Amino acid sequence: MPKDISPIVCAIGSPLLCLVVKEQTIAQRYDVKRMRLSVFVPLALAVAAAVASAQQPDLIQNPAARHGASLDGRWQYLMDPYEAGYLDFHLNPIKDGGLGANRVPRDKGDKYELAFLPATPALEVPGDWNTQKPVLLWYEGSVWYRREFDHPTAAAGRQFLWFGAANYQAVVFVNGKKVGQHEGGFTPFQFEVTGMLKDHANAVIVKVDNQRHADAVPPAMTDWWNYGGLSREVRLIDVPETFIEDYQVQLEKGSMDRVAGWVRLNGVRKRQKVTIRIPEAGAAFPAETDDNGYARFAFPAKLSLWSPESPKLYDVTVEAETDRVQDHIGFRSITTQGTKILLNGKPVFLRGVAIHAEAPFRSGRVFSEADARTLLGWAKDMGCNFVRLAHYPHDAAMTRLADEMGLLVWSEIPVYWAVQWENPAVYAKAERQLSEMISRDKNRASVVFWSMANETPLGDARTKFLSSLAAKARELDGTRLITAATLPHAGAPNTVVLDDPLGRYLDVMGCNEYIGWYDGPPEKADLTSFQNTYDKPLVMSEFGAEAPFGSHGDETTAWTEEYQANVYRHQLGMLQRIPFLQGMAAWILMDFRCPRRFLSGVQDYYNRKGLFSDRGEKKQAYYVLRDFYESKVSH
Ligand code: GCB
Repeated sequence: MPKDISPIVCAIGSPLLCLVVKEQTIAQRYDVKRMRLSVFVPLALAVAAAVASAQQPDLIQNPAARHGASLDGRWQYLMDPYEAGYLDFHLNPIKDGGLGANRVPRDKGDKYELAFLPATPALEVPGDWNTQKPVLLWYEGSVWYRREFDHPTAAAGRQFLWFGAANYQAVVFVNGKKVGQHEGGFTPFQFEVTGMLKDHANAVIVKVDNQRHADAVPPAMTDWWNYGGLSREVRLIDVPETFIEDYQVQLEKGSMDRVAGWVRLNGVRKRQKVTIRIPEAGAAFPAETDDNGYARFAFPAKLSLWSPESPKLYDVTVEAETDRVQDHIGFRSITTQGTKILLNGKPVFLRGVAIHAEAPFRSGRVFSEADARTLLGWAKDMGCNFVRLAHYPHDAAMTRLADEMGLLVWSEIPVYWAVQWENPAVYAKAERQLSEMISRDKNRASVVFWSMANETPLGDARTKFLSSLAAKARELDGTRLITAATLPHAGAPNTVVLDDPLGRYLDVMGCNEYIGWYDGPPEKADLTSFQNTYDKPLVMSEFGAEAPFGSHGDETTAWTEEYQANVYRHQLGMLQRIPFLQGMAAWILMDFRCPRRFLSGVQDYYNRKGLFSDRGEKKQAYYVLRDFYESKVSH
């Protein structure tokens, strides 16, 4: 790192990070803590690792392909801003679980208050609560959900209650008993409920709490709406006594004709014969699970490789003696060579756009295939072969559809801005979310990047935290590339240097820069060049400017479509001159709700950097980027 004073090129409007920070200032700031850190961090991470390994996700792979019942639909709900359904008046947990106990008044004299009476109103699940009732738009706190379902006890085998996601903390009760809790708003979780169900009128009660906390992942300050609730689908899954819990079926790292992976059984009959079949490719590979129910496999197969131009998916079945699951899987290889990214052995340039899980037209969190189809369709029409799913794992419909439609995906966890790097419990939360993200999407050909973090401030504790996450990601899935969206910093005049120490641990450098918006006028881009300390590819993971649709002026007037389009023109000129640039993700496909974007009549609590408005209107910058991507394809 150059030792001269080097201002950080600032990318965001956060008071925490948007100060023009001198490198020395950062070093000083962290030096103060270094003594304390050097003793604390190794210990902290060791503790965190121990906690995390005990919490390896044992999620059921491919829940959509399992027997069971959807629990989507109308759930009764009660807002509980004081947590009075959970804590007594001295803040002690209510012994029987409070509202979770599912009590009903016994007789007309019963004065018990913690109950869902028939008149209790309902919310749709899946769905954030904010956009369903005006009173909930800005609400941050607990909401209790309840629904009933029947389940024939005749069903043999085991039952799991599975949630696609609940933002942010969920406590789950079944028939009055607490079955577990989960923290993290964007990844799936499940609880076994075998033996707890009745034929009729089973009650599931879930307390979902979306309060923001400094020690959460993401932390309290983000740049998106804190949509709360049972935001993704809920299912009851029926599986046999011993079932195929999880599997990975992908090409062996670096190979284009060898399938490799593993299967894990859960249940008493751990030792079984299993077969992995890809009928269309004439492949059927037998394996045997060990005493832990685990089998690895690797076999040759002649396959048409998956790519954005030809998103070929194969039916794949994993068969054990007691269970069978079918999936739809694409096979492709993704590697790097020096500063190149190779898809199926050939250099690929990523023509991308970032996407928030903000629903087009109706606002709210994306949860359906229809939402996903609209957003990904817009990206595809713009000439993209790549999407950055910011800033947290999106609904499974997005990655499934990206597989089908042929879009490469960057998937990330909400380790965003100022996380508590020194707190082992926070590390454990981040690692847990990373594991759940990888667990869910490890068979999606579209997913080529696991991203560890976004715009985090430099410092030893942060680099240790993030490099530990990178190591964990490699351990869980060695087949994909590891990246992170880092902050650039200015070196010599007009030079941006990519020298984040985290770069050592990444396969591909991500970088967010806002030249022309937070950082100087659009023309600054014409003079700026980039230096890379690492012999690694760069993906410009963000750039952009803000303009509400329909706001017009000349190209020097901020907050107009003309200004935004002008930023894009200068940016694209600059980006083309970066020799090690292998892709970009413009910020962002569509305007999204955001409580920290106040400007009245302009932002109105929306971040307006979208190429589309939230109503699907195309801004001028859309056409600039589309033309650029078209020209990239034709050359
Ligand atoms: C960033 C952040 C992103 C913000 C964006 C902006 O650098 O990564 O989450 O929304 O800038 O619009 O400022």
